[in-house]
Amino acid sequence: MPLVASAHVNALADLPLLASGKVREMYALSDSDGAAEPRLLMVASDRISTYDAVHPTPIPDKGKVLTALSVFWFERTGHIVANHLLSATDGVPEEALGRGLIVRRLRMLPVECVVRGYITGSGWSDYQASGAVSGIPLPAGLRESERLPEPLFTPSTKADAGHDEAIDFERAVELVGDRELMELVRQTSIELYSLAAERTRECGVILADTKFEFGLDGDGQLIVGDEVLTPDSSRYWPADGFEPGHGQPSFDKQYVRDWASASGWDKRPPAPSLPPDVVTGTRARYVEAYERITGEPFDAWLARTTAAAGADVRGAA
Ligand code: Q0Z
Repeated sequence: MPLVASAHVNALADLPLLASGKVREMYALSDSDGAAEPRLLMVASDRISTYDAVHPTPIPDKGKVLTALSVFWFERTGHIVANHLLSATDGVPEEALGRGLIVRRLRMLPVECVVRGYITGSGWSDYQASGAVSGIPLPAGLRESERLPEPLFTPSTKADAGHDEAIDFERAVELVGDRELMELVRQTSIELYSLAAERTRECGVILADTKFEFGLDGDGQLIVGDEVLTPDSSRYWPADGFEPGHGQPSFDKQYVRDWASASGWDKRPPAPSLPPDVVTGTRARYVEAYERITGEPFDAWLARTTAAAGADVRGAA
């Protein structure tokens, strides 16, 4: 039996699978149907990973929540940078509705664009070892999880397997091969982070850090792609109880992490299956994140994107 039951994704298997991540798939769409340019279908599954391992138990609607959050942020950041989103409905196969997006196919830049507003994770490790992150010297005496004086751009390389490698800005310029473009990417990344962090703060959610992926379109214009400002590409913390000096709980995955730690799992693959109360509690946290950040019920997303659910919602009203 496969590790992950993925009937929805398999139903899309007549499309060429271009790339498969731990929790997402990307398909090529035919460009023989009058489309102006090459397009992709990106599909977010309900799979969840902790400690870099994917659990065999899905979190119902997780893929839809992440897709909905990406769309929310794409719609609110177009004044900062153009994005790859074409549609969450037109052209999305029925079985991927709500979790799939049609996007412009780009020439992706070979760097991951991380912005950190707080000192945590690998940034905290690097700071403790050297007093700097991504070659940027920081004030002495910062505590774990502390807010930084200003958001930092800390790029990394894209590793096919294993962990991304932190690099400094000069190395990112070398890899991209265009200093001016890389300066635009840095400025854009920081503006995107700052806009999102200010909004989530008002919702009681701290956006500790996030990762963007950019590409160029056929005209060489900079476009933000991939997923943006989702819980899988970002660290979201509850503002309630925030306290520097130690690691913070994850807004979305903390039930899974706490349960996994208490279970005695050694955090090496394979990840254990999850008990029903952890699944239910975690789904509720994803939905809560969506509703707090967007200010609308998650059902509103389902109604806009999934015809049957929309009919259900209207029928129940
Ligand atoms: C995204 C990734 C995923 C596995 C490449 N608009 C684009 N054009 C070309 N390539 C990409 C994009 Cl977003 C692109 N990834 C990340 C996504 C599954 C890997 F759904 N890699």
